[in-house]
Order: sequence, then structure tokens, then C-alpha cells
Amino acid sequence: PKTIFLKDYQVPDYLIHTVDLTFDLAEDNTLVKTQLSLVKNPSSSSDNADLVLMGENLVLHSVVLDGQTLSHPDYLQTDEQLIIANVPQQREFTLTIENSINPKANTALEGLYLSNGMLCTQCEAEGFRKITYFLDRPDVMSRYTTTIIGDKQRYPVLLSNGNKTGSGELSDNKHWVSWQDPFNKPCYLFALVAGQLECIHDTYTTQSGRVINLEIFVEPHDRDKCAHAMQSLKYSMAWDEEVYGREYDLDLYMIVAVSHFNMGAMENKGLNIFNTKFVLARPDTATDYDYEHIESVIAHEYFHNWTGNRITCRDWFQLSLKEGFTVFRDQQFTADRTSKAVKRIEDVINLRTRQFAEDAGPLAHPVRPDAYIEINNFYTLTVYEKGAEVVRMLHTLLGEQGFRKGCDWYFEKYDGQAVTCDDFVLAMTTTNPIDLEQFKLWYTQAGTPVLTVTSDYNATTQALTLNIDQHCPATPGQHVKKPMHIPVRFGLIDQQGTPIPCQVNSNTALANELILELTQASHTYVFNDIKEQPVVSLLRGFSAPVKLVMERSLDELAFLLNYDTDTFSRWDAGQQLSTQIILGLINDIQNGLALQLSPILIDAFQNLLAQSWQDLSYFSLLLSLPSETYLAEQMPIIDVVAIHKAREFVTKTLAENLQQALQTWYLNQHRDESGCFNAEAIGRRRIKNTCLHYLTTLDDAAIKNWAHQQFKTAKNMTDQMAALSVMVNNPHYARRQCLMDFYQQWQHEPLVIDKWFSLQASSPGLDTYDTVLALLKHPAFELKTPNRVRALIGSFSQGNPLHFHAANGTGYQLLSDIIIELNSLNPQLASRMLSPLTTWRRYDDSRQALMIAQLERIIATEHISRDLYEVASKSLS
Ligand code: B3K
Ligand code: ZN
Repeated sequence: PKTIFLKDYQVPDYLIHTVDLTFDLAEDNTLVKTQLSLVKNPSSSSDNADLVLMGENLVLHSVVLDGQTLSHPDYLQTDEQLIIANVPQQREFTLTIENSINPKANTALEGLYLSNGMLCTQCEAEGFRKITYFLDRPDVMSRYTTTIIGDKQRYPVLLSNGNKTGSGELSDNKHWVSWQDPFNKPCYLFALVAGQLECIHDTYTTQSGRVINLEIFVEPHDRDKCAHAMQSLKYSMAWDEEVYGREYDLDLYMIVAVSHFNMGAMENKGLNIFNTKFVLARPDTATDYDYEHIESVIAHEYFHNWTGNRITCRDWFQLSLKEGFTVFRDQQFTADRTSKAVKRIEDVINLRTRQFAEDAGPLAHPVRPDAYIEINNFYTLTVYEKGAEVVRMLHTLLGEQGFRKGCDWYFEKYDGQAVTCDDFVLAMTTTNPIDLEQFKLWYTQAGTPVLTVTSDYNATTQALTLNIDQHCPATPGQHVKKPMHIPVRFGLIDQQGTPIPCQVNSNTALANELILELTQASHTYVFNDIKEQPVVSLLRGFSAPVKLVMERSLDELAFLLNYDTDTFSRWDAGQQLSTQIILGLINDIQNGLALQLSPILIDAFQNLLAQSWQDLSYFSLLLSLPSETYLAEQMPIIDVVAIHKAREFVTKTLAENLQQALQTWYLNQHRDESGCFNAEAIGRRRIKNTCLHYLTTLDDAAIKNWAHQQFKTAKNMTDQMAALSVMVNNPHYARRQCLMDFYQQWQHEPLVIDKWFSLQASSPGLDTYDTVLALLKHPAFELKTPNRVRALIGSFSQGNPLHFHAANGTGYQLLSDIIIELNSLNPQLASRMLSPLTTWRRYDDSRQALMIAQLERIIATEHISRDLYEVASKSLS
């Protein structure tokens, strides 16, 4: 397979002004007629270049250039290209291509494919070439018209981008619909949908008074699960007007929900295509977590209309230009709509457990990668989540207003263009008095910087000296790193928890909080006039995606958990406290010592439980222990068994010591609520179920009954799932029965059945491996449905370290068997599923050997896809 390099980027030799597509639909043989008007790119430096169009899995019928049918020596066809020599250099010319494709055979779900009888497309990143021959690259932007012809019964609804411009009847029980998209776009934003779909309709009036039609298309039985998605869309539209001054630009915004989808959703111009998971919700079928994710994914795709569609990426190396920025925007949106504290913490949990692992492993790459084999492998946590952190740091450095000025300039200057990450930074420096040259290293240097901090208080001089060193570990292909530009939000508090005003130097104002801008390998700050020994609160709000190494006593951490005025740092102090304690216990387990839980943690939790709380979701987070995956990241050699035991021990010991308080919280917050999604109701459910989680680790008959009762009487999915989950994860008399009842109750709701698969696959119970084997044979399991594969195999391999990493290697073997099958069915999914095996270096020798053996087996797969090959080979090298 060939590696593509950023340094080889060249402008396209030809541009395509207009694209006129006609589809004659049939499941196994769709005819595509493409008429292109092309012109030599004035910026291209090559004389008389061949016109090289990309195409894959296409059956070519004819090529016509300016009315002249071409035949073989005039063009050359390879597996992936159609090469036409001698095209006009001085004037516009027309190329008409006819080809056919087979959507039914397309299990890779890229290009045009079939999902439950409906036809739909996925073109990002390079799927358009599976529909027709084209200059499939984002810097070729064109005006599209699309005509779709299809059977009236099978495909009553025919959709594409833009506005509907005509429709009519044809013979043979067929009909047609035409669409026109008035905006230039790259082909990855093209979309087509055809099927028996119901439409939920609403409108939104923009700030300038334009009325936009909003339409959500779903399969008929899902009609009653669209209200939340529609509401989310309207909130998103209003928010983007208010916060970024961005209004929607077409008269119609459509969303289609499909059950077979490789990712979450896709921002096609005017016609988003979504995984059903991120559209459908009813109080009894979706959890609070689902509701929040739907709102944020709807927002994310909507926000792409400006950050991605109107202004797109020059090449796929710049992917974070649209993804990092859009994730940052959807994070801001959710923070505004829900709880700022909770949103930030949840994003940081995700970043620190998953992106940090990526950054520390064999697949580490910069936010702007410089090489790839298969671009689909680069829709990563680094490009998305770390990319969003980079934009967040710009926001921190420039402030709200400075950042907005930069964005306004960016939208104004680059509208309708395909640009780069450098252009985005240029927008910020043009509009603000700041130098961001060093900051740009965040786009090019991979790896997570480590800040090592020491502080020293001198009571005589009343000065606090703070030392911060930065260091970024080597990553594949990058051995030596330069110091980065890192904003560190910082504050001091006194022994009562009151902020102590301080200043970076005598020329700056006193403030309760400062932003220290690190630019060198080492910095020393001296804060004067500090009357008593202060407590340092550092990296507030997680102001940079870095690791912080700072020696703190358990008492100091417990103090910060009680008193830090920054909601993030307060929570993080609690996490560090429990992490230190659990890591100590892991050590004891490894040394065969008896376990004892530090009273500091019990007291700290007791303290939290004794307070009254406004934001119950935040309170729940303060009471939650770091996950096994996060703990694993903190160990030099991951010991999954000891991690599990130690964490279970802490959970149970806390429950034993705090049973009374936990029960009170559970009982006080337990209501029978359905359909209530305000922050208070969500918070009540969250804290109640957090308490239930602790309590059910106790061998207490009454509590087991509470769980069972909650399961039976729940009127919403959050409560039902929480109850089922504690029954599945702990020994419980009604476990089997409730699992059966749940299946019976929900067998016609695929998204709920996904939860049923996922829950069983992530259970620490002793029989989990056998259960997973049995579930693979369950009639409802289907390798061709990504959601189902992720629910069963993804949950087992990524959400169940204890059983996936079983010492005998059966977990590894199971995963590899599936991946090898997926390789030919759906390469993108296969390669994503591989990620838990790529971290083999983190385990003991015997597990390493077992994991390597499976990776080698995978690499030897006949006809291995580019996707899988790239990830497997890089992880072994
Ligand atoms: N842009 C799409 C992702 C496309 C994935 C291609 N393999 C979804 C999103 O980030 O909004
Ligand atoms: Zn996106």
C-alpha cells in the first residue's frame, strides 16, 4: 500500500465547475450518469497534464468528451483511476460518464449502499469515487444538480443536497425528483437518500427572518422518536447565531436516520445522514446520556455547515481544521445548554483515558498528520478531541472577544474556499496582538507534554516559588520535541479555601486567577506578599491537554476536593486522591498484602455526602472513582486483574462505611419520572443511580430488592438500564430473569437491544466470555450492522479489560476472529475494532506475546484492506 504525504500536496490540475448527476436506482445495479464541466486549473504548473479521475468498484459504460465518444486508447482505465489524455487546455470542456454500481454488495458502507431496504450514501472521506469517476479531493469544489429516478413503491422519498427543483412520473411505475445545491461544495459532502421514509416537519425562523424548513426522515415505526432531535436542531441553529453570528444558508435542512452507519453522523450539505443512535429517542427507550449525545451530535453536524462546508479543508491532512473546531463548538454548545462543569469533566475524562493512550502508543500522530495510508484511519481522538483542545487553548489565550474576532475574519475571508490549519491560525494572529508561531507546534508535534511542577513557600520572605518544566516524550518518527506554548490557568487558595490574589510580576494586576504562558522548557515564577502557606491550584479547567506531575499529599488533595473554587480542579483533586489510593492498593495486591482503605478517602466522601448540592450531576462525578481504563493508563505495566480487584475493594469498602448516607440519597432522590429531561431530573437520576451502584456491591437483601423493583417499575430507560446494569455486574437473584424480560420487552427496538448486548459484554461476572460466545450466535447478532458489532465486540474488547485481557488469550483470539471476518465486509469497522490490540506494549510479557501473535495472524489475512494493514503494521513496528 502507498503512503500519502502532506509535503507532496499539489493543487489539482483541473477544476470542475458543475456536476450534473442522474441516478437510475436499483438495489443491485444503479446506473449513474455524470456530466461534468471542467477547466484547466490556472494555478496548476503542469502543461497538458492528463485528466486523472478516481474511481473504485465501478462498471464503466461510456466516456464522452465534448460530445465525442471516447474509446480505448483515448482513455486508460486502472483499478482506481480513469486517465484521459489530450483534454482541452484553453477552454471549458464537458465530460459525460456512464457507469453502474451495486449498492447491495456494498457492505463497507462507503459510497452508495443499502440499509434496511433504503439506499443512502457516505462520501467522506473518499466515498464519492465509489459512485462515479471524479476528482475526489476536497479542494475541488463544484455546483451540483442531481436527478434521482426510482421505483415509486420502493423509493417514494428521493433526496439529495440543496433545494428540490422538480419531480414527475415515469413509465414502469417509476418517478423522478431533481435537486439543486446553490453552494459550491467538495464531493465528500454529496448525499443521496431513497426509501420508504416518514417525514417529521418543523420550521425555524432565523435572526434575519428567513423561515427554514426542517425535516427529519425516519423509518415509519420510528416516527415517535424524533421530537428531541428536532428540538436539538432548533437549539443549535439559535446558538450558532447567538454565539458565532452564523445563520443557516439554505431554505431546507434535512436529517435522515439510517440503521447501518460506520460513524455517528455526516454533515452532507443540507442533507445530514445520521446513525439512528444519534436521532431516535423516547423517554422509555433512550437514557439521559443518549439524550445528551443526540443533542451534541445534531449540533456538531449542524455547526459543520460553517466550519467544514462553507469553509472546507484543502486536503485531508487538514481534517482537524473542521473537526477540531467543530468539536470545540459542540462542546461550548453543550456546556451552555447543560452544566459547564460536568461537560468539561466528561470531555477531559474521554481525552485523558483515550486520546492520551493514543498519543502514547504506536499510532500517535500530530493533530495535523503528515502521512497516511488510509485516511479513514485518521478520524481519531487526536484529530477530533485533541484538535478541539488546541482550539480551546487559542480561545483561552485570546479571550472570548479576541477569539470571536478571529472567527469572524476567518468566515469572511475564506468563505467558499478549501483552506488549511495555518489559515485558521492566521485568522487569529491577523485580528489579535499575539504571536502564534510556537503555538503551531500543537498541530505538528505528536505526544502529550508532561509538566513537572514543584513549589516552595518561604514564610520569612512571604514568597511562593513555582517551578514548571515541560517535556514531551518521543513518538513514532518524532524523537526530539521542542517546548510548546502552553496556557496554564492557575490560582492560590488559603487554608480556609479563600482565593489569594496574586500577580505574575509587579507590572500586572492582582487577580484570583492567572494564565501562565509556558514557552520554555523550564519556568520559575515567584509570587510575593503571600501571607501564609498557600495551596496551589493548577491547570484549572484543564487549560491544556497535558499531564501534570506534582507531588501532593493525600491530605492536600482532600483539601482541594473540598475547597478548590474551580469546579474542574476540585473534581480532579478527588480523582488524584482516589487514583493514588487505588494505585497503592494495586501494589499491595501485587505483593500479597492485606488491603486497607485509607480513612482519608472515606472521610472525603462522607464530607461530600453530608453537603447539599445544586448540581447533582456534578456531585455524582465527585463521587465517581476513576475508571479501570484510566487507572491502567497510570501504570507502567498494566495489571488488569489487580486494577479490577483494587477498584472493587474501594467501591465496596466505601459502600460499607457510607451505607447510611448513600441509602438516604438514593431514597430521597428516587422518583417515578418519565419524560422529564430538565437538569434537576437528570441530576436526581444520576446521583440516585450512582448511590445504587455503590450499594449493590453489598450483600444486602433489601438493596438487591431495590434494584429489582427499580428495574420493574422504571418509566424511563436511564433508571431501567441502571438497575439492570447493577444486577448484571453483581451477583443478583433476578439477573437471568430480568435479562430475559428486557429482551422480550425491547426486541423490536434495535437501539435498546444494542444496550442489552453491550451490558452483558462488559460485565465483570465470571461467565462473561461464554456469554459473549453465545451472543455471537444469537439470532439478533449481525456482523453487517456496525452498531451491533460495536455493542457486543466493542464493549467486550474496549469496555471489559478484565475479560478481554484474560491470561489465556481467549479474548484476543475472539476479537481477531471477528476482525478477520470484518476485513472483507467492512474494512473501516475492522480497523477501528483493532485498537485494543495495538496497545500490547503496555502489558506483561505473556500477554504481549499473545497479542502479537494475533496481530501477526491479522496481518497475514488474505486480501487485507489498506485500513487494517495500516493499523496492524504500525502497531507492530
Ligand atoms: N465528518 C464525519 C465523519 C466522516 C467519517 C469518514 N470515515 C462526521 C463528523 O465528524 O461530523
Ligand atoms: Zn465532524
